[in-house]
Order: sequence, then C-alpha cells, then structure tokens
Amino acid sequence: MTYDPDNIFAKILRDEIPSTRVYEDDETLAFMDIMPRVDGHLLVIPKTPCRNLLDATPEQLSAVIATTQKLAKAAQKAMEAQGVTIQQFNEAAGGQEVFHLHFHVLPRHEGVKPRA
Ligand code: DGP
Repeated sequence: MTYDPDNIFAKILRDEIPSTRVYEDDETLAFMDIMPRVDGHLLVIPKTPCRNLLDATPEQLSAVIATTQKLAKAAQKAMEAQGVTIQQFNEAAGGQEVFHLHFHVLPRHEGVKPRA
C-alpha cells in the first residue's frame, strides 16, 4: 500500500490544518483527537511518512511507542484516570480511517465507557 502525502495527519504535520498539539520531539508529534471518545483522547504519530503499523520501520515504531508510553503516563496523571487504553488500526478493513500511522491514547476512569 502507498502513502498519501495529502492525508489529514500529513497536513497537520505541515501545519496546513489546525490541531491542538500537546507534545513534539524530533521524531513524533501528539495532538488531541478531533472526535474524542473519552476526555483527554489524544493521538501520537511519527513525523516521517508511514501508512500504518504494517508499513512502519523499527525506528518509527520505537519512537512512536516511546512517545505513546510517555503520554499515556502524562495523560493518566493529568486526567486523574485509573487506567489508559491504547488503540491502533490498520487498513480500512482493520478500522483505519486516516492513513498515517497513529496510536490512540485514551485515559480511562472506572465505569466510564468510551463513546462510539
Ligand atoms: P482511525 O484511523 O480509525 O484510528 O481514526 C482516526 C482518528 O483521527 C479518529 O479518532 C478521528 C481523528 N481525526 C480525524 N480527522 C482529524 C482531524 O482533522 N484532526 C484531529 N485532531 N483528529 C482527527
């Protein structure tokens, strides 16, 4: 599968469309999900082109997972959550809607189900 350089997250990376950025380093960017399924729902992406997990290099995966862990801890603390759910989808059949690798970080509170 090919990488479309005009996908929404590529445009966010280039600042062509607005986003609420919460973290950035040389390899990764994190921003708030525009359709949050829980309060504090954020997304972590690599800065380099990558369609999804199936397309990722070990270096991209390593950087994105490290940032995901960092932000899972920070989001849990900031939201006073008891846990964190990490989600990741690959290809349309796997539930992927935006074709730039991303990990969802969802702070979770006891008894609160994510919105559909
Ligand atoms: P998925 O590819 O199924 O993992 O879902 C993509 C997620 O991206 C979904 O939770 C909504 C979010 N999203 C879609 N468009 C935008 C956008 O323009 N800005 C932001 N911040 N999030 C978006």
